[in-house]
Amino acid sequence: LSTQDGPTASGELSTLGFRTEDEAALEALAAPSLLPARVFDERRGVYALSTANGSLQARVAGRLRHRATATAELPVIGDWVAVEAVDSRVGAASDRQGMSTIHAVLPRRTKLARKVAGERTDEQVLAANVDTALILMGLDGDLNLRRLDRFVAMVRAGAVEPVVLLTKADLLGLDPTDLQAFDAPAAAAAGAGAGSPEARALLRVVVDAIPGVPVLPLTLLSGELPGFLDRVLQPARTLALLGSSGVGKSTLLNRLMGQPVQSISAVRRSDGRGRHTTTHRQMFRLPGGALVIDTPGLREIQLHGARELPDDAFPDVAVLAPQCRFRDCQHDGQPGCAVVAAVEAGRLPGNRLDSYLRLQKSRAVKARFPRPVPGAGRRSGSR
Ligand SMILES: Nc1nc2c(ncn2[C@@H]2O[C@H](COP(=O)(O)OP(=O)(O)OP(=O)(O)O)[C@@H](O)[C@H]2O)c(=O)[nH]1
Ligand SMILES: [Mg+2]
Ligand SMILES: [Zn+2]
Repeated sequence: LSTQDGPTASGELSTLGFRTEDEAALEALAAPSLLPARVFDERRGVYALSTANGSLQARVAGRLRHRATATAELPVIGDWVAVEAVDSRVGAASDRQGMSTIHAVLPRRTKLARKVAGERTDEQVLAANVDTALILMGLDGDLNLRRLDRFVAMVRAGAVEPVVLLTKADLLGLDPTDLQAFDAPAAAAAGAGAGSPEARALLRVVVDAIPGVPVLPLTLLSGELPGFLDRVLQPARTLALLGSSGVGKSTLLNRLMGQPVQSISAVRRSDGRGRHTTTHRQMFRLPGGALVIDTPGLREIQLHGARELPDDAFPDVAVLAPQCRFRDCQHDGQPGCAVVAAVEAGRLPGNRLDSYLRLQKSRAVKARFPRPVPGAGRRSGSR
């Protein structure tokens, strides 16, 4: 490995997302032997890095590890780091079997981070230097406006631009022609487009819940991806895929890569939830030059059912309800029920209505048998 930063080398660095501020930060370290490298992967303390001259395997220097006062100071996927490179081609002749050493993490331009509750509240950085977060929610039953709002807040807090992708639009009976009409955030915001009135109303509710955020319904299994995606998937831009397990993050990544690089698996039929197929974060370089981070489903950001408002958790049911014959329709066999009609017409997944009814029943039980007043005879273990 040459430490010389020729024109090709720095050109290569910028395709990895290296910016002038990163260069300035590296120079400020005043350590000319250290090379800039980007973190693509990490497994049990071994980092896969990309440099101007190719890839390296590295560990964090003991000094950096011991000085870190929080795990947030250690490298994460997407970070730019300063590395003392060992040429892996030298092999056994070099010390520590070609393992390079990370000496510093350059300041993060942006980050995706969440608070982790522990003995003290700490921050877990999921990814660094991300330009756009694609927040995926499935229209098969994963859609929850409060959780969506939390995702958007988390993304914006790290100075990352949010874009919402509503996957599995095929399950709402939206076909590719319907979807084309939403292929611009402005059109979606205006509620334009074909599709059933219910589907339009649902999209409208989502758009209104997160003002200013582009919302794109799409089907990942067939047809074209929305052209809007090309705008955020520019060369050298970094994107991260966020969302619960089973929403289609890895399916989208495989489509963008043009080949299966990540495994995917079907959601459980019993409850429509994913199986946590992807288990660790990893960055990929698309043929078109954008950098995309696939992540495991974020179950921790999910809310507990009991705290959810039914309209937030079931916007798809809520938009249908005004069309029911009775204003107090329970969608549980009452005549003239628009929700049941939508299920029968294939415009609302049946398991969606089932989980709605389950939530309603558990609420009814709680309303009849309220919890004791906090503090009065509280037992340990109750939440
Ligand atoms: N009908 C339909 N199914 C989809 C769509 N997108 C993804 N799926 C299916 O959803 C299932 C889960 O997809 P994955 O890509 O593994 O989901 P993931 O978000 O990566 O899940 P984790 O890795 O567990 O976080 C697979 O069976 C996909 O085929 C879609 O647009 N429509
Ligand atoms: Mg996955
Ligand atoms: Zn009804």
